[in-house]
Amino acid sequence: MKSIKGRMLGVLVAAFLLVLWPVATARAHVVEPGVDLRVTQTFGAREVTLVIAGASQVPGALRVSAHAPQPVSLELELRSLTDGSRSTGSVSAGREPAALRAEHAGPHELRVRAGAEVSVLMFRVVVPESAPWTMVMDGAFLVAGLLLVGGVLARSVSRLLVSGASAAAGVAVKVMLLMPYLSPTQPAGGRPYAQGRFSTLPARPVTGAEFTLALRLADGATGRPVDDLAVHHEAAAHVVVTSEDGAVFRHVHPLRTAPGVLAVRLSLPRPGRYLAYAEIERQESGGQLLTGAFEVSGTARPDAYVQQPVTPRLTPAVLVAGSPVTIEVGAQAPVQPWLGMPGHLIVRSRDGAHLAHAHGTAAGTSALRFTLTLPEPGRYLAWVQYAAGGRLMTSPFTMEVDR
Ligand SMILES: [Cu+2]
Repeated sequence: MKSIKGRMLGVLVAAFLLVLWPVATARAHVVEPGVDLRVTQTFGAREVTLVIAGASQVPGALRVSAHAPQPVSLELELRSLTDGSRSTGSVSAGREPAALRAEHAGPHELRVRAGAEVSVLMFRVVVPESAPWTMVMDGAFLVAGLLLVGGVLARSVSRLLVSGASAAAGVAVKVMLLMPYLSPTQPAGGRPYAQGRFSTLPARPVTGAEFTLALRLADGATGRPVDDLAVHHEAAAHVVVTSEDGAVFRHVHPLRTAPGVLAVRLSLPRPGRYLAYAEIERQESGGQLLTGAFEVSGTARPDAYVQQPVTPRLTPAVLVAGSPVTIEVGAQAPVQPWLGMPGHLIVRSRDGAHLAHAHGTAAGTSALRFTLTLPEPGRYLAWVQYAAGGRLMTSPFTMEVDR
């Protein structure tokens, strides 16, 4: 009797662990009904935000729409990493969404092609009704109920039935209690820092010619490619590139071109040394800033990237290192959300050692307010970015911290 009970429990525990296995290995972003996944990427010089809306059932439609200031059309290919089933479609910015078909819940990749550039987004399709642990819970309650009813009807409540019913009820209760912790999005304690290495292709870019800026990410503990970036502020990585003197500024969102590899096409107008910064966040971990530098050769050309200088109102007017300053900037038109926020402020120390990224609040309809603390005396280069009239505005200014 004891060994039957033991075996039964063993089978139940094994079934429980098997069902949990895919959850334990979840590593992608999540697409579920009511929670759209918004991912901004830079294709060439175009910022494109993809919105992936979850399916309410599988098989079912996964709707993908694109938003961009300029016209852009994208070829899409959705692939299930469970069984390789595919669905293709295309979408243009501002048009009706592409209806791709998800055959299963679980991990998927979405290949996005714009001209010659391809990015691969990884995510997990979650359909609440089919969550495996819900089925385990329901199934276990059902087994418990049947065994108890069967035992009562037979008027011979054998020890086997009782132990079977209690084991099944035990599984059901455990799953029920653990359910809040079984979500693939649930934090489970940080991951090692990623080591990042910036490189360019060609190795020495020339002014006015497109080149690729790549960032390779390696796990600080294992050295393996880091392929578990969380989308934060609507992008997997935010990359800021500035010329050493601060005259040239780019804020772009690289494409995931291979596991652990992010890449973006850039064209820079002036020769000299450039500083690159990437803000990333590994899933279930905090954010981190990676830095690098590269050289551009050639002769100076006009910059196609438009900046509108601005004079902010600073409070207090005289800045003190280590004390907060409030920066208010007038906008040229009513401010629209961009990357999930009304406005972004990027601040770099003159030597490039310090880079800060602050988020603003709207002060009325056409002003933005930021508060941040500058660490040391010296000159700081700053750029405010916001969307207005369907365009992205970039407004540079400088700040002096006297003491
Ligand atoms: Cu960004």
